[in-house]
Amino acid sequence: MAAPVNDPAHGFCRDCLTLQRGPAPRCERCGSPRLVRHPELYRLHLAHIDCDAFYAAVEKRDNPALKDKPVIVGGGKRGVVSTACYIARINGVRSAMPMFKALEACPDAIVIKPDMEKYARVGRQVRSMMQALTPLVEPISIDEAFLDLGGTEKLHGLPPALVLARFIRTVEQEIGITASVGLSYCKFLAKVASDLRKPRGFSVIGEAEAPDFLAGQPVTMIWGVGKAFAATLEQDGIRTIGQLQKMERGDLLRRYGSMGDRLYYLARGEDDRRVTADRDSKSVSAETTFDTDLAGAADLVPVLRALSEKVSARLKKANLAGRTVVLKLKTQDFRIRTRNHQLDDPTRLADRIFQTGLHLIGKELDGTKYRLLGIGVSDLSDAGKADPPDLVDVQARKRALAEGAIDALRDKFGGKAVETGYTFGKGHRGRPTRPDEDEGPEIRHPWERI
Ligand code: TTP
Ligand code: MG
Ligand code: MG
Repeated sequence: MAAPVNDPAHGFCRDCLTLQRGPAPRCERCGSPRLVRHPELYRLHLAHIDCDAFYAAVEKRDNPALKDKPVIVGGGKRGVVSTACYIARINGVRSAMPMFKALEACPDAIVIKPDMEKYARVGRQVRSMMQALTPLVEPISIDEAFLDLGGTEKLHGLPPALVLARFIRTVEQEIGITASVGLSYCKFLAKVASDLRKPRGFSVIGEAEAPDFLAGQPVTMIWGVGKAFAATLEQDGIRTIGQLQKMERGDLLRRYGSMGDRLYYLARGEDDRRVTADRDSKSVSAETTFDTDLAGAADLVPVLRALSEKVSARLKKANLAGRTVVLKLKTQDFRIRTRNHQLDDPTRLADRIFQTGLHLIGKELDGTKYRLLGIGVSDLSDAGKADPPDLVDVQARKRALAEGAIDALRDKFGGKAVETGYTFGKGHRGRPTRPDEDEGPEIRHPWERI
C-alpha cells in the first residue's frame, strides 16, 4: 500500500505543510487557504522556481519602510524599469518600460537604483539552498532555476512537492523574499506553471491535463514565439496552441523550418529536455551589453569580432574546442534570440567562430535594435580534433594559419599587440555597460536545444 503521504487524494497546506485528507477549502490544522491538491502531485518532480519581483523584493527586505509602497528598481543610463514590485504593477508598471512612463502610471512610486552586486549575492544564496535539495539544479538567470527532484524522496523523507513547499517557506524565513514554483513533468510546462499564479504561486501542470491546458493558450506561451513570429502565425490564421495541436508535423516543418518542430512538440506538451547541472562547463562564450542599442552591421560586426577573439582565447587557454557556434542577441525589449550552427569539426579559432557568427547574425540584421550581443561555442571537446589542417575552404585555411601566427605574436608581446581589421580602433563601440556582463561564463539558452 502506498504511504499515506503519497495518496493522490491528499493535498497539503503550504503554510504548515500538513496533509489534507478531506476536501475542505482551508487547512484542517492552521486554517490557511493556501492548499495544493492535484492528482499527479506526488508523482511530479521537475520544478521551475522563480523569485517574485526579485530586485524590488530584495530592496523591500532591506528597508521595511518600503513594504506597502510601490517600488520600482531601475533608472541609470538607460532610464528603464528593471522591475517593479507587485503594488506598482497594479498601476501598470512593467519591466523594460521607460521610467518616465512608469512614473506617469504610478506617480508615488519610490524609485531605487539597482544594486547588482547585492542581487547577485542573494541570487547565489538562493541557488546554494536549491543545491542542498538536489544536485540537479540548472540556473537560468539570477532569480530562477530548474530543479529535478527525481529520486530524492528517500533523502528528504518527503515527496518533491512537499520539499519544494518547505523550501519556499525557508527562503521566505531565512532570506526574506518570496518565490513561485511550477511543478510539472517537463521543463516547458514547469516554467509556464511557475508564472501562472505569481507572487507566492505554487502551480502544478500534470501530464494528463497538459494538452487540454495548452489548447486554450496563445501561441506566445511557446518559447521562441515572440511578437514577430506570433504575427507570422496570425497571418496564417493561427492564434492558439490548440490550432497547432491539430496540424501535422510535416506541414509545420515546411512552413516554419526548425521552429515548426518546436511548435509541433511543445504544443502537445512534449519536451524531453533534461535538467542539467553542469551548464557552466558546457560552453565557452563572451557577451557584452551596449551603452546604446545597436542595429547595424557596421556597429555589431566589430563587436562580434572582438567577442569571437575573446572566446577563442579562452578556448585556447583551456585547451578546448567547440563544435556548435551560438549567437545570442537581446533585443531592446529584453527578448533573447539565440542562433546555432554546427560545424563539421570542433574549432577554437577566432576566425571560424567569427565567420560562423557573421553568417548567423546576417539574418538578424533586420533593423531590430539590440542591447546585447554574445557569441560562444558549445559541444565542447578537447582541442585534439579541432580545426583539421585540411579545412576545405582555402581562405579559411589561410586565415587559420594567420591566426596561429597572430597568437604567437600575442603570446610574445601581449594581447593587444595585434588587432585585426575588424576591431582596429573600434573597441569603444562594444564597451560593456556593466563589466560583469562581459565576462558571462556561458550563453547557452535553456531552450536552445529544442
Ligand atoms: P524576472 O524573474 O523576469 O522578473 P521579476 O523577478 O522582477 O518578477 P516576477 O515576479 O515576474 O518574476 O527577472 C528577474 C530580475 O531581472 C528582475 O527583478 C530585474 C531583472 N530584469 C531586468 O533588469 N529587466 C527586465 O526587463 C526583466 C524582465 C528583468
Ligand atoms: Mg522573477
Ligand atoms: Mg526570472
